[in-house]
Amino acid sequence: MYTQALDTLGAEAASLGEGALEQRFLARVDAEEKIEPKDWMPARYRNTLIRQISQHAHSEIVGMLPEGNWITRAPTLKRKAILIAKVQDEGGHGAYLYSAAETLGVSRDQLIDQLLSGKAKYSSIFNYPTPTWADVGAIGWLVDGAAIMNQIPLCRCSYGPYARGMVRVCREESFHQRQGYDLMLHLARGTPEQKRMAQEALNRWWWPALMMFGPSDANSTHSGDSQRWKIKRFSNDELRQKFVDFTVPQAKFLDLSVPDPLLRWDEAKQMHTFGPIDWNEFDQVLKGNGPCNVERLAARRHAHAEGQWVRDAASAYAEKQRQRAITQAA
Ligand code: BYC
Repeated sequence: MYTQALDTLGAEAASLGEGALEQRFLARVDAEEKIEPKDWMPARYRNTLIRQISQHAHSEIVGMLPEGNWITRAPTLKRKAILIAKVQDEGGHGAYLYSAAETLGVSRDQLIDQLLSGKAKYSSIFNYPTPTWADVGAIGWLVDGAAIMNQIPLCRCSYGPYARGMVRVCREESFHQRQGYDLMLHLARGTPEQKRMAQEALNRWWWPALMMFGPSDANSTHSGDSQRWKIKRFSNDELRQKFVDFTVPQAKFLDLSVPDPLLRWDEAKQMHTFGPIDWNEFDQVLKGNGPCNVERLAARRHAHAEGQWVRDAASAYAEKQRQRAITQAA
């Protein structure tokens, strides 16, 4: 747990009513001031942040699994080293995000229990399989590409610890996206078989990547409050559109086809229009019925159980140090 500042009002805050405190909070948000852990904040703002930051943390941790599947089978030493570094980075992102959530008064154990009991959500995208090596490239290019599009604005989020965590995460995600695109480029310029693998991976990941941005604006329950509080700077549909406009030219450069027969460039609007997203598939994945939901949670539960001895050893060591300090002070 850490904090960067104390509420600027100090003891005076106690004398203000809820209404006045909320007005002052909104004025600070409007003035682009960062809200820090010890500042007064409305309960709904706190709960929204705990929900989003913890879902984000879980996504990073569960997100290690689809690519981790290929570490032992990466085709060259260089690719293996890159993949290990990337998957390790995702674990680090999860750790920063759990720390940011803890500054809001929730414990990491509570959050991990919510994930392992199946109560907490994590990004839909990580419930899809990685049957070929090209899926590793498609994840870096598309999934990390979508994550950057979503997370760059989060660097300006009104909550200080989340915003600061995102700055480092985005730097690392940008390397992740580049390595994925580089891998796709090698496959797309390789043998016909390699090019076919790249195309099939694009076919598998394109629509799930678009779903990462969340439901359409009309069905987004939290966007109104989150945009008012400057947690989210853009709506789900705005970010999805930016991602399509950014990524379609990259697919062209790879000489791969985006699997959407309705995709076209709208000259008047200066943007792409694209076909309908299968929201039924999205809902099913969120309900736990995606291709890999059961497998992903089972893997996390297994890893947690296997790590019990490490947590026990760390606690025993901390207790030993505490006792030693007491004895020395006596
Ligand atoms: N998947 O009102 P809405 C990575 C839920 S990992 C599952 O629009 P909000 C990486 C939503 O939670 C990066 N659930 O919500 C790691 C809400 O449910 P609840 C992951 C989704 O929060 C390893 C309900 O639908 N990025 O980069 O305003 C390897 C209504 O939605 C999804 C983040 O976590 C979804 N896709 O907006 C490689 C970014 N979408 O809570 C890469 C941080 C929506 O009411 N999060 N839901 O039960 C956000 O920016 C926002 O939370 C979202 C959703 C844009 C995702």
